[in-house]
Amino acid sequence: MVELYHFWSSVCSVRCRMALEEKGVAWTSRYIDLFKFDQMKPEYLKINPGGIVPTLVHDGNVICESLIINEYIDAAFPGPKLVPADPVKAAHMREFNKRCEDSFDSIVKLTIVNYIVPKLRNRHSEDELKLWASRRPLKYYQDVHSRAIRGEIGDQELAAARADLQGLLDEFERVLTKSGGPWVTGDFTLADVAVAPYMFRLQALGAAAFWSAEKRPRVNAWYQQLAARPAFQKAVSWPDESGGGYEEVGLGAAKRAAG
Ligand SMILES: N[C@@H](CCC(=O)N[C@@H](CS)C(=O)NCC(=O)O)C(=O)O
Repeated sequence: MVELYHFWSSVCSVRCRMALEEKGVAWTSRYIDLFKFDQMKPEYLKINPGGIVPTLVHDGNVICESLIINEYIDAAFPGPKLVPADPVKAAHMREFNKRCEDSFDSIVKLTIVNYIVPKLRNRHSEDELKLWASRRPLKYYQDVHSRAIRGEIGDQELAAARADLQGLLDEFERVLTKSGGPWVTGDFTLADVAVAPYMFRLQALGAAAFWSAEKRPRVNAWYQQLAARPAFQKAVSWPDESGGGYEEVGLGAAKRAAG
């Protein structure tokens, strides 16, 4: 049995839903609502002590970390190979995965300020938010949530996050030029899966102009092909099970673009 503990909009959850769909793996949803703080329930902390999603459980074996989960999914199940057989291409795939991981903090900051904290404020009091921020098992999330709630992640830091992500997109354009496309290493791999949810999130945040045809034509062509993949469409269409979606806080370009 394959179970995925996940949340509808979490970029790391989208990654794993996408890999499962690309491989054609039948899986059971275990929904963790981050806006209800399900990720900090004792039963979930037993399988993911960091209190983060996603977590994959396959026949009782627990696997954490989205990029590692995806390598596991590729190795453990039949279906199209998402890690190249060629060791050079596999190394390039992992280099790009690492580059995506290096920019995770920038995605988190833009997301927390523009989407997560505004949505949390619709559901909880300020005191509750502070309490739950301090209860997060990982110091990284304690800090980033506490700072966001106090309004300490300001314009300068958000501009730095956007600049960092534009740096990632420059690297993306460079590797697509080098591989000749259409995907990061030529054929579709876990590197494309790694970056796909960032792009979807940036689109939801209104930053799709970062990869306009004029600015980054190869990334632009990549995104158009990505948007046509059924696995991507399915992965990003998981409903917000407690309602509101991105639209609740005035976002949602991504959802509209996905149809
Ligand atoms: N490196 C981890 C990061 C996982 C992560 O941080 N997930 C976020 C959602 S994308 C989360 O669960 N956040 C919990 C919180 O904000 O309390 C991975 O790739 O799986």
